[in-house]
Amino acid sequence: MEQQNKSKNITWQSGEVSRAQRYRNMQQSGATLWLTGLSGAGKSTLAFHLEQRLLQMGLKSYVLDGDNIRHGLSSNLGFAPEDRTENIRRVGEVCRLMADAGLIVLSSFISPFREDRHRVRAAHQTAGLAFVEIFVDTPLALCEQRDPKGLYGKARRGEIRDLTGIDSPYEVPEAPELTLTPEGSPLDNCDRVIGLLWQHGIISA
Ligand code: ADX
Repeated sequence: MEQQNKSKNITWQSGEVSRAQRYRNMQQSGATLWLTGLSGAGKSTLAFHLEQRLLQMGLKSYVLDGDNIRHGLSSNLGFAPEDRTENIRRVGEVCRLMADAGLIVLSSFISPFREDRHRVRAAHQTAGLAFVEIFVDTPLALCEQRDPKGLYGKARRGEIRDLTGIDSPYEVPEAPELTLTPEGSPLDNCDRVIGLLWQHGIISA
């Protein structure tokens, strides 16, 4: 889907409240934590664990989850490459808005294409917003063994097409801020992400 800006004669309207004021009011800084990896890698589980952990720490966060977003915002999109690109564009924009509002956004999408992920990162950087990419690096064989939604089985039987890792590509991140492997327990992985947030100054004492 070609990205053309169809809106014309539009002018950016600046509000009266600065980001710094919003963040002070929220008593935290906004940021986007971008989880990427295959279906069944454990992204959603990790995102929901993290949301719980951050809540316990008195921080405000929100999970944007691939399956859930496809029930609404992206319900008109499928899994062809151009639809995934548009999905990630939309989600990236939502992340940017939520981070600007002062939330710690936990974004959980396969996001298989490097260029799409890069575009979201660049948009955050341009806007001066914190962005960290976390590669949930679970091998395809393990995802397929878990097959929590039965999708790999369906793809192997030829009942569905364009499943990432089977007949649709996944481009491994080149320089994620953190890579998590299945050797780490969910608790360990949660701790490592929280450590990363401290390290990047996204959370502080
Ligand atoms: S993305 O590629 O556009 O980032 P997204 O994370 O939104 O994908 O959605 C992935 C979820 O949709 C998977 O976790 C899976 O449950 C479901 N799904 C259904 N069909 C497919 C498919 N062909 N490829 C990948 N995921 C699929």
